[in-house]
Amino acid sequence: MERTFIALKPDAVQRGLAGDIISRFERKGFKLVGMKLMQVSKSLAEEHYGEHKGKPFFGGLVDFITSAPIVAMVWEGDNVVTTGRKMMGATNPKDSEPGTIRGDFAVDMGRNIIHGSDSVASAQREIGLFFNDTELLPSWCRSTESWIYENPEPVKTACSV
Ligand code: D4T
Repeated sequence: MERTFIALKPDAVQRGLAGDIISRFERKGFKLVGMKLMQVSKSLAEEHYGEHKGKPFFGGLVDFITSAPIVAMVWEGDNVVTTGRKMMGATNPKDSEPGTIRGDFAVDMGRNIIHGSDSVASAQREIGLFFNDTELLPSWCRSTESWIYENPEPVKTACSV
């Protein structure tokens, strides 16, 4: 099943929005397979945002993401990378539609509260940067699986409790 890396940035944690945002992913039907509150180091921030190195906003972005704790998460589900990005809304909250996470909770590009992988390849890279294997669950049994998927994967419906 597809996985994506989602980070609630320091502004989301500071503003007490973590629960609301996590709840949106839960209510959608996606499955949480890893989560931790963490302080991002400068080297991890620079690696994560490596594609932006040299751009005018790079320094501010690294300072911001390392300024206070984030909530790092891995979510699993059918098409979760693309759907997760739609749920987040456009990068610049000025362009984010109401109803999206950024559209509802953010106003400024440099304080856009959430990060989500933009492709399956990026998700794999980012999950590897932020989590080690022992911090991620393989495929835990969720009793609601058949109420979310018409044809759930067999392993996930094999709940023995
Ligand atoms: P992230 O990576 O935070 O999920 O954002 P996006 O994937 O939606 O967008 P991005 O990589 O283009 O930008 C990363 C991060 O940098 C901030 N940013 C971006 C900024 O402060 N000024 C800018 O001009 C741009 C393009 C916002 C998100």
